[in-house]
Amino acid sequence: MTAAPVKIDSVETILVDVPTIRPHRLSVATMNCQTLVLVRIRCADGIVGVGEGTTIGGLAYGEESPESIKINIDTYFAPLLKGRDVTRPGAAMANVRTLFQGNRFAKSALETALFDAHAQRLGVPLSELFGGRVRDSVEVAWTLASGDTQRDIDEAARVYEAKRHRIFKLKIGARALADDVAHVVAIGRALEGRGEVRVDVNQAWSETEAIWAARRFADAGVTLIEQPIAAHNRAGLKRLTDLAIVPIMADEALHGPADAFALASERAADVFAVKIAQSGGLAGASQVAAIAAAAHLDLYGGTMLEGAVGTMASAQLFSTFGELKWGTELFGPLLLTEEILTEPLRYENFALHLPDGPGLGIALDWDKIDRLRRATH
Ligand code: MUC
Ligand code: MG
Repeated sequence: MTAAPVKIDSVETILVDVPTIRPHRLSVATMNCQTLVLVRIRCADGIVGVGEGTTIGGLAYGEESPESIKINIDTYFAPLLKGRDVTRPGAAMANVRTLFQGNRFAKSALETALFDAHAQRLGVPLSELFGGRVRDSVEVAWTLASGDTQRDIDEAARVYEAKRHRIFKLKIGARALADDVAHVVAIGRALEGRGEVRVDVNQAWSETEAIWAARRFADAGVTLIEQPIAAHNRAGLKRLTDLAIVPIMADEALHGPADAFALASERAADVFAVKIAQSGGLAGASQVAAIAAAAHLDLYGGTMLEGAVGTMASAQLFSTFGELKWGTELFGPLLLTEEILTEPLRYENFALHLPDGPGLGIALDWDKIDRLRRATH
């Protein structure tokens, strides 16, 4: 029996500017604030679905900015979806994908809100829409990106002692190459026997720089190098992977299932950083994971430093992956100074624990969000 149709009453976008707990330095931007892009879909039966389409550093990281995501949803996506049957999220998203090019982050935010509403209506956690959970919690890495070696070491020691994180991803690529290597080696030495060290270069290096650094990282015990070279240089990524000095992870090179297929066919990476926003939504991210599994590639659950909504949407999906060898980096809410949930996400024992409630299983503090939201006209 199919469910009776329920109309979408409204699709609203909200920008929320939240300061970070410290400057977060990437090779492409230094963040002092994160702009959360929230989507709220109200359904005729009273159910409210939420989604998030947050990116990093305005336009510095991807082709969509918080402002473009908002205006494109408001101008194009919302009028199309208003009045549509919300009990068929797959059909609604197929329509959206046929009519609108690109805009992966906007599509991801909308699809999350539609799936959240759908799962709430069915009375099940969102993870059930993707086959159900394989695990009830996901390991969460922490990113060290203060820009200062000693500060990073102190921060790592603090979160390790608190049993919050034992995997550390170091953001590098902004300094001179030799300084970056010295920074990574110093942190690796300080954390020896306690934390695992990985690096994310965010495309900053040439291929020869990457080879030079990888050799030194191998000696220093670094376990993974993420996107060392330009996203479009797939042949170069494959050559680095073939050298097998340190495992290579594709991040910016991976914009959904088509890239996943190309990278997997060429075996141009050892690990995929799966991100719901970069994949154009939860369904696309689940296809990326399926391609990785079929090609015997490892998976890592990535983030665009989303707040609680995008983080929990990602966790719901990642909990269904058969294999999640490299864990996740779903720490976004911990980098922010403001809590937007009535009850914070549960980070304990080095992991994020999934709630059992229907949909995303979280409750937003709308009064707080209303106070924090950016005034837009
Ligand atoms: C990225 O490139 O992986 C993830 C953690 C972090 O600090 O930045 C993001 C984006
Ligand atoms: Mg990355």
